[in-house]
Amino acid sequence: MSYTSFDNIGLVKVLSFFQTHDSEYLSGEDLSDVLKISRVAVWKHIKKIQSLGYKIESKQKLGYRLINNTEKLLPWEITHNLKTKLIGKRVYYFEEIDSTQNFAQQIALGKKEDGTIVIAEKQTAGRGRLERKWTSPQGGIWFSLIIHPKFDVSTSTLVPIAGAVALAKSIKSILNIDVSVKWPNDITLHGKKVAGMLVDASFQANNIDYLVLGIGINFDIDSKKLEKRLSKSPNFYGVDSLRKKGDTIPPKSLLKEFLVQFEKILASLHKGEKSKIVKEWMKRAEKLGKKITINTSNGKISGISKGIDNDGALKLKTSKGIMKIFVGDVVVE
Ligand code: BT5
Repeated sequence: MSYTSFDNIGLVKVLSFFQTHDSEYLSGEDLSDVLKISRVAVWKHIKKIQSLGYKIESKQKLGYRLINNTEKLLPWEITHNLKTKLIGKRVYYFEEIDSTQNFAQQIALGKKEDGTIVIAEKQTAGRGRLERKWTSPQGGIWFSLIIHPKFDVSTSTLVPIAGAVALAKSIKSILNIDVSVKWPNDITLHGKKVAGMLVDASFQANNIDYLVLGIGINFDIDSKKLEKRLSKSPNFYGVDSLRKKGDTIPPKSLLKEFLVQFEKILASLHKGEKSKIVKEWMKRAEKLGKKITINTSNGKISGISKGIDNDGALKLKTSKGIMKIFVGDVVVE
């Protein structure tokens, strides 16, 4: 099943009524009168709402009452009170999809889709960088964000860097966790991967048609199980999950905060504030000043990590001087 932020009007009407009448009993008749929809329609919407993970209790003679909200990242849950101008204002949600990145790319050229996000509860063929796979079980936040930026192609390499900074800040403000960033596009916790990103782009000469930023966040997944499954996969260095047992912060809080933070940092990129963003990234960078080895298409290169330049390229101090690396992975040692 899939849902969007621009249809399901009847369902959202009934749901909002429940949400604004917190834990009050509402009869089917009252709902039908107030919302001007038939009682059958009210009943159908309530059944649907329950199937989406909301807990609605029904009591004879009293009616229905909402007891618990859902954890699903449903479009109307994301757009409700979202404090952005453009980013995340339009949402597509899939219970299951091959890859949100593929769907986002199919719709990216649509005029309305600047700032749109595509979310999935599960992906069956989630993509990593460089043809790798991204495992996406239930409990994660798997989404793609479409943007039509006005800056030129040379700035686009900083988009995943900006995304990582926005995500690290959001994790701190919502979950109070200090994560690190790892070149090129990862977010880590105690050296293990908690989120990864990739960008798909379409360019025309020096203009950007669209960028699709794909982000996978291990919000509440079984990290031990995933580690077992991925231990032989390329570029594996451990998996961690952000929300710990007993923590009740819903995933939508983190996603919404990210959308706000990303809109801010995108505005900063449009103003040309590259070094400000790079500085924010460096503050959280893993292995800065330490010896690392990078796997590149031309083989392995070792040196002291000097962070990144204003294009997002990794700077390595080697015996031959500072080398800049645009594409590669830090080798696990
Ligand atoms: C990435 O690739 O880290 C980019 C991940 C982007 C995923 C998002 S989810 C929404 C959107 N839709 C998509 O189809 N993709 C994007 P890379 O740096 O290449 O890392 C891939 C490697 O990370 C794999 O080879 C595994 O070793 C490891 N891995 C796979 N799934 C993982 C997970 N859930 N958590 C931690 N590590 C994982």
